[in-house]
Amino acid sequence: MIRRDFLKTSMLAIPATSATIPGTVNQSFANKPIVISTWDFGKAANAEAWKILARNGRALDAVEQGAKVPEADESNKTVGYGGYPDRDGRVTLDACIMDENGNCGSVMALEHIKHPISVARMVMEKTPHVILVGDGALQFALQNGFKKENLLTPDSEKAWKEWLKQAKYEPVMNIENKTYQEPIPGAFPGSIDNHDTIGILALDAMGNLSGGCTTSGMAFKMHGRVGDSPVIGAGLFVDGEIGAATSTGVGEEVIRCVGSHLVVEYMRQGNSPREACKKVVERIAKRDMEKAKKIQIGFLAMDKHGNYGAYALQKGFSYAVKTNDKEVVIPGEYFFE
Ligand code: SD4
Repeated sequence: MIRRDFLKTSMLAIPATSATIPGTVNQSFANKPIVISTWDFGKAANAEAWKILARNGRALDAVEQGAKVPEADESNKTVGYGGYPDRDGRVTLDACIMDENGNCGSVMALEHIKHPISVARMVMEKTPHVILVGDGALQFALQNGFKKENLLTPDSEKAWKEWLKQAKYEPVMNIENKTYQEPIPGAFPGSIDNHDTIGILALDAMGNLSGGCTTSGMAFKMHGRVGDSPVIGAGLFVDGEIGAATSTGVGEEVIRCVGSHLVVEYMRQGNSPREACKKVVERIAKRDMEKAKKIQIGFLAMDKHGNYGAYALQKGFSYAVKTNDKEVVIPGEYFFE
């Protein structure tokens, strides 16, 4: 069954210190500054970003600092340090960053560096290029003072070895009220929810927008596989005149429609952030309904005024919002019942 304009009533499990909004905020005007991030764990990223936004700092700095929180969090198996490796046991990271003027930087399949978002920013600011990949990205990072580290934690190595017993690549869908640390019933051994990228969008006190996106990609992917997250226009897009969008979920399907760029273009046509996200999700579903039923994809968007919204294929997507007067995690609306 297809849900349209579904208003969700259940609450997400979040710490008692935060307020939770029952239902979904479709269109809300927020005073600047504001920062929003994908998933429940976006809350911690927002808190870090807020330290910069609250003192009238730049959105660009805010998204970088915010994204570094899950990157450094060993318990997060889908971003940065502690992220699940590829099928060869190598942790390869993807990240990108973009500001309101179209400046952007990206790293793909970067190994051994804990903070790919910061390398992406350096690509943007210190090179004539937009993207560096693999060994070249690593070389650039090391030349610029980043430390070479082992990112494969014992936990993730154990999960990978467990996965090797069946070695079946199978993206697992998010399930409602599950955190990224909980196992999914019925999933292959060693698997947990394996697609929880962080996308973070901020509007600063000066009215400037920026976004960042960082991930370890799909767990146990082929070596060299790159998803949507570091692809400008797919996993992230920012246009200071209009707004910004980011995505999470099975990257291949987001790349096929250049999803985040498409969300921003729908906003340009006058759609709200929520409507724009919904239109892209519907396009993905329409292209291949059977495939879409089996995967998760979520979009999160904010316009240049600080209105925000989100939409996903499936139940289970959430996003975190921080403004001057609120800090909430909001369940995303979704397409499939
Ligand atoms: C990817 N989109 O590599 C990323 C994975 C992810 O939430 O989002 N997940 O395809």
